[in-house]
Amino acid sequence: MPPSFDQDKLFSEPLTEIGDFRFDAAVARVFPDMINRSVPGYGTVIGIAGVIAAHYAQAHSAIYDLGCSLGATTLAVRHRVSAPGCQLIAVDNSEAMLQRCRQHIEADTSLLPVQLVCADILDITPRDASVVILNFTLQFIAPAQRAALIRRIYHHLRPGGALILSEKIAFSDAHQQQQLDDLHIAFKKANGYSDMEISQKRAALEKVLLPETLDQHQQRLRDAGFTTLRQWFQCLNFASLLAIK
Ligand code: GEK
Repeated sequence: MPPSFDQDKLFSEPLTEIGDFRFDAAVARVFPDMINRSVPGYGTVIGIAGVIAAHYAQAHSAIYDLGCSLGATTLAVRHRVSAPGCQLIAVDNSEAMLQRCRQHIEADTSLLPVQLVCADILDITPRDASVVILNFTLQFIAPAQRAALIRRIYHHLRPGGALILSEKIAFSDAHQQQQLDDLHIAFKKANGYSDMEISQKRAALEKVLLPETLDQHQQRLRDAGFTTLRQWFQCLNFASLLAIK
């Protein structure tokens, strides 16, 4: 049986001090509820990431899910990939998240081998990869370190291999930024979060989750060497790209 999870009430009481957001045991316990109520289109992105990964997976290659959290993307990929001899490597630097991820993987019966690695994705070498997935993870990496990570992924991807990148995005136009921020807040309210929960979580994430514009992401991918870029999804201020080597 996969582990059960609680409803996200982490920011529902007034906090005297709001520390930086951390992926600790309390977050791990509510994570499926939290991400589904906070990221518009999350379920669709996970499902389609599995389809895209299966399309680009090459025989006897590695597939990396970087920032795997509880393994939602890992499992979507595991259920789709049919290329022979593939191995999935799911990486996260939160032991609390990975512990629950392990329980989800163990409760799953499909046969594709999955290796769970507790590490900083900045220290990972995605050797012999045909697919690398960064689903809502790059946004937590310090901006100055993002280019080197994308370059390393490009370097280790096999020719024809794919990078799947999903992110919260920013907008260079102030009016558009305000409009999409307001709509994101409306989405969270529609999912039952109070104004206080939304503003306290926003304060906790302020220095931790740093979105960039689609142009910045696309330029960085091109600079790393990717020539084929496709935007395959956007829902409000969240978007997904596919980059092919
Ligand atoms: C999903 N992809 O469900 N190294 C390793 N892991 C990291 C690092 C790092 N430097 N920084 C953050 N993380 C998942 C959702 S959540 C997105 C990804 C969100 C991990 C962090 O511990 C967390 O599990 C994950 O990246 C980000 O499809 O919460 O908005």
